[in-house]
Amino acid sequence: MDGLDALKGKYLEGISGAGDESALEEIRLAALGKKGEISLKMRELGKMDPEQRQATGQALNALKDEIDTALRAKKEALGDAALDARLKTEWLDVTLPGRPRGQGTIHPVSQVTDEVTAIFADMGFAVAEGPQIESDWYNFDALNIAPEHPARQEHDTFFMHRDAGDNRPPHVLRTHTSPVQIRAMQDQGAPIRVIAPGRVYRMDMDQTHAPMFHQIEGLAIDRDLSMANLKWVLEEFLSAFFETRVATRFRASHFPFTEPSAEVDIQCSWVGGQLRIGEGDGWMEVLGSGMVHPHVLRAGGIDPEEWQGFAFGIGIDRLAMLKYGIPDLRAFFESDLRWLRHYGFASLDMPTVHGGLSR
Ligand code: 2U9
Repeated sequence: MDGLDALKGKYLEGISGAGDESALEEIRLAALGKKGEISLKMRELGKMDPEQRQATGQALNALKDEIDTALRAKKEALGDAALDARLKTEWLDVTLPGRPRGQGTIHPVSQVTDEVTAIFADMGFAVAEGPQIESDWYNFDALNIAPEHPARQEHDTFFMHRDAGDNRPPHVLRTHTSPVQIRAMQDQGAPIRVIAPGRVYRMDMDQTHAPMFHQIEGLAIDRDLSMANLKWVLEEFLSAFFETRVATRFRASHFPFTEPSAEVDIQCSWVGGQLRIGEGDGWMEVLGSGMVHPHVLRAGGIDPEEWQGFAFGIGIDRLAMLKYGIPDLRAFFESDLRWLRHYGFASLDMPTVHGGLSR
């Protein structure tokens, strides 16, 4: 029995001093494993007389339970300490602000296209689209542009050259979005109200011209439309777009696809080198317009004896420069990130006539 007290002292001391779980396991094996010290003592019970066996057996079982309990308690304490140590190093400040994520902006051309589209949609105009590579017929003939017209010349138009020996007229990069409206007339007939926004191409390059730029053209055809309707629509549009009442001046002009034709100026002033739209006694040209030429109506499959209408064309890039004070057209297409961040618009601010066009 004295031997058991010594064993007990040895193992309980070992358990309390164990530094980790593997040290504990070693102690468990040494005491309670198959060949452990206490297990061996259990085996010796068989050789004892009954009285001694009972007393020693009880003492051994009590010792075994005591060591087992101490092992479990120490194992739990070691686990708690390990968790505490982990919690001290692995922590997370959930109150930190999120990391900023790079966000794109809406290009001024897209912004202005959306603004103009919203205004005309409000007046009942649908958006029409068409190909950027057009046949000679859709880009020129259908628009009453004669074969000898200067716009057709090599130096204004990008031609898609054909194979040697193919003598059909070459396709062109559309020089205006007007072919879209010819197609819309052919597809939908009259009455019709559409706008055609999109890219157009002309061989031109300086501070106010790029070889690719953007237009919005509009077309309205009905039985009794006149220049009066055209003037109202354009003044409503310009006032909504510039977010102030804008007076217009119509100057007689000439386009092959409209008769009569007018260039449209808006009222403006220059104060201290700054342009102010809708005030003062100056005028600035912003768009072209007129009543659709009978030849053009016929090309679209519409009878000019029964129907008439007006059309207009506006440069989107120019509108963006005027409204948002952007000085150089060439920067529009250079994809300079600093320029895009400076002049770009927030992607979730969709322009609407009732909710506001721009912020
Ligand atoms: C059809 C019939 C007529 C569209 C028109 C203009 C006048 C015009 C310029 C404005 C600035 C082009 O971007 S710009 O350089 N446009 O002056 N455009 S009338 O007339 C049409 C269009 C389609 C079927």
